[in-house]
Amino acid sequence: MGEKIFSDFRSDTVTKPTRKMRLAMANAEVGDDVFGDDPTVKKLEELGAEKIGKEASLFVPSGTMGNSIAVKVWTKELEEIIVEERSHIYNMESTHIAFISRVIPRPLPSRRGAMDPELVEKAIRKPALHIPGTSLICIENTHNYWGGAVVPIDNFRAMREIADKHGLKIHLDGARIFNASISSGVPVKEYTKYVDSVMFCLSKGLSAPIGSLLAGSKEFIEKARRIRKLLGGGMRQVGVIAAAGIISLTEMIDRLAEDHNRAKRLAEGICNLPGIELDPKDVETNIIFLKFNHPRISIQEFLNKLKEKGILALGLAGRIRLVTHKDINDEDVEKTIKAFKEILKY
Ligand code: TLP
Repeated sequence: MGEKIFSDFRSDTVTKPTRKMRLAMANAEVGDDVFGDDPTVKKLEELGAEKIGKEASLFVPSGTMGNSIAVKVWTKELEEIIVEERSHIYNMESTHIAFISRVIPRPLPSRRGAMDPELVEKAIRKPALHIPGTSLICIENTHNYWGGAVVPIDNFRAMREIADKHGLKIHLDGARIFNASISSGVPVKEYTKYVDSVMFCLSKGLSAPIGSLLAGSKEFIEKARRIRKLLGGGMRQVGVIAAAGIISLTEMIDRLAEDHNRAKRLAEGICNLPGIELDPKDVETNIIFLKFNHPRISIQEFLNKLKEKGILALGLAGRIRLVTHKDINDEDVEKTIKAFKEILKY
């Protein structure tokens, strides 16, 4: 499986499948999933629905496709959807909101990912000659560009009340919902009971090589299956991949706490260095999103120097992101703290 050259903090998407996953993949029972014949996919979808607290789930190739399908199912063209202004669905998914669903996003500010219920309610519009009607609210938890922040459960409750009052649906981009649950101690089903659909990724901290699940009612998943086919996401003997996802859900959730502890340790080790703006209290899960503002070193120069020392981090939106995951151990963390000190303290 190759020698590790870099401590790779760019994303938790870089996690390699475990040995057990590879064996399960090699031995997976498969069939044509477009005909509904793949027993491993069925098992994953049932397990996923059970774990996330919804009637049914659908295996999709990516989180982006899961979110795209959800928006498409819940909206009609010319409508408007409420999104958080730094959300992934709004900023990083190649405009599928406009391109596939033909609706417009209404981005709202938030406190670390939690939109103000009053602002949300004020933003809701009834359709009229000049005006699109609002049909959907999207929440992201944990919130990637708020540095893996956990959106509080009270905020979910508040959003549900508003959605019910105005007849709207709620979709949760729960790419890292298990990180949120492990960090807050709030059961995943507690978050998802307030939303109509949820997408969660197996391919991030849960270490599967590919894939996400989209979950909701049976009726929602029937519609979602059709849109998945339309988008070219109907896969055939895909049990070879789903087999890894089953291990993600049965064995890889509890260990996320280790990633959170390492992110915290790393944040504490680097937060006081010149050029780094970061409060370790804000590191609630596995993502560090720090402001870098050094008088002599640009972000790119800093990233290059880290790379020379065998460390990969990501420059994103004028900040630096470091993500911990299964393939980052204590040694990687200590090595990185040392490298930050060496580069910044001269
Ligand atoms: N995020 C990726 C990149 O796109 C930045 C990452 O490395 O963090 N929702 C959230 C909150 C995400 O963070 C991501 C991926 C997605 C959706 C999309 O998932 P994929 O990459 O499977 O399409």
